[in-house]
Amino acid sequence: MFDSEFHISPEAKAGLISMVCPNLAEHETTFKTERSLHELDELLRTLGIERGSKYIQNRKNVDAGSILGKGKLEEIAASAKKEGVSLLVFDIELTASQIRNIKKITGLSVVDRVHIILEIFAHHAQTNESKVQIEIARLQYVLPRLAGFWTHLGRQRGGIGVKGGEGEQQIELDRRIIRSRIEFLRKELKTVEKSRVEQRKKRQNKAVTAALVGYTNAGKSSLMNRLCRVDILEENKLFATLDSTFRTLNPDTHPPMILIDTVGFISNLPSTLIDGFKTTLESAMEADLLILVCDISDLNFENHLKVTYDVLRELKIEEKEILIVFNKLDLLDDPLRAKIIKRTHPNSFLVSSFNPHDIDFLRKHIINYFLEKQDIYDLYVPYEHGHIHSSIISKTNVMTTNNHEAGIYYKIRVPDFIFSTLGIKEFVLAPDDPRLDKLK
Ligand SMILES: Nc1nc2c(ncn2[C@@H]2O[C@H](COP(=O)(O)OP(=O)(O)OP(=O)(O)O)[C@@H](O)[C@H]2O)c(=O)[nH]1
Ligand SMILES: [Mg+2]
Repeated sequence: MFDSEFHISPEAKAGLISMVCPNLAEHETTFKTERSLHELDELLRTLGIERGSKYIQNRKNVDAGSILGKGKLEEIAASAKKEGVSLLVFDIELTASQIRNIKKITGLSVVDRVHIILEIFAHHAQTNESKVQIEIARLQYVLPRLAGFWTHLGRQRGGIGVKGGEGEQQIELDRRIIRSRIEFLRKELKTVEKSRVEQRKKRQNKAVTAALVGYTNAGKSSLMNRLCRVDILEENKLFATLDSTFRTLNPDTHPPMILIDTVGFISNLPSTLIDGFKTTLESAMEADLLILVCDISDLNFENHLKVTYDVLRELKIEEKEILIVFNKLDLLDDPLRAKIIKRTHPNSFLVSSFNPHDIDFLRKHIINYFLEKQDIYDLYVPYEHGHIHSSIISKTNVMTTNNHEAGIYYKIRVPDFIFSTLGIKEFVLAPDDPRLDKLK
């Protein structure tokens, strides 16, 4: 119903609007405002939308009715129209009445940052699940803003003659339709979730997992591709990945080690989207290790780190073990910065996804991280127990073997949950067993 209203025409040329205002945390300084506006520009680039000028106003307070004052908006509209701008994109979340007022003052289409992010998500969704999640998020976004969208509808349909009461009725009707659509979609999502839970159960106790998390465009998919030697979409676009992808890091270890690629984060990620993507991020919530990827070449990398930690906190997973990987080292032209980062984050890795040595080193580190968590056992298994030998070889990580007259000595690594299923307890050598010499 709202598709034609909500979707932004790719032919639109956008003017970007923001403000510096001490009352808005994200816009309290020129630096913060410009940083965020630059990101909005990147979001629009991802959507393939042509950008016109950027307008920033310094204000002590936000105008409750129209964010910026009427005069300033008229001035912006006049200059925007001159350069062929048809869409004003605000880097500040707008309410229904603000959208309506600004549209009225400027005579241009008006959207905000959240709307743009939702639009990108809608474009990039591939699986049924993410499509449903995004539709829910979009409807939740639209619901309180119907009045803002409605003026647009009204105008398009020659709405100058539409009476106020008629408009209210239309909005109420739309509201009801949207609410029941959300309810329907939520039910649909539950069915998909069920199969996801079943899949997760199947994986449980059969694999160990590490999830790649971090700001959008940090290089998570690029790292995943190279660490697992596979091919996942990596693009210089924000939110290229929306669905979690699972890949085996190393098929030769037991249990298999799996990497999970996840949706990227961004400053001011709309809460409807965090909610919507909780199921997608659940795989990260249950991972044994988080690999936090951060683009070191981005001047705002510290803010990206902060946003990532904020989202992890929101997901209640900030307590998990975290390995920080600073990526895109090849783009860092200041070696001093690398040194400083290494000092401030001593246990982190500085890598370039494009450098095979870095990838090899990181891959070994992750594999060792998991192996070192496993318990070590020394065993002696007589030859007649053929199936035990094959279990040991196929389900544990054999570190040393020593063939003897009547059997084999093994030093193995295996996690608890697998050890208990193998029936090999009786073959474990006690710590004071003199035969341990055979494994030295
Ligand atoms: N120069 C350089 N570019 C990199 C490196 N790693 C990734 N990139 C590029 O950065 C862009 C984003 O990479 P992705 O792997 O798609 O990033 P992502 O973190 O998965 O992004 P989302 O899926 O949007 O969250 C792509 O154009 C990559 O080619 C690197 O180490 N060096
Ligand atoms: Mg990705």
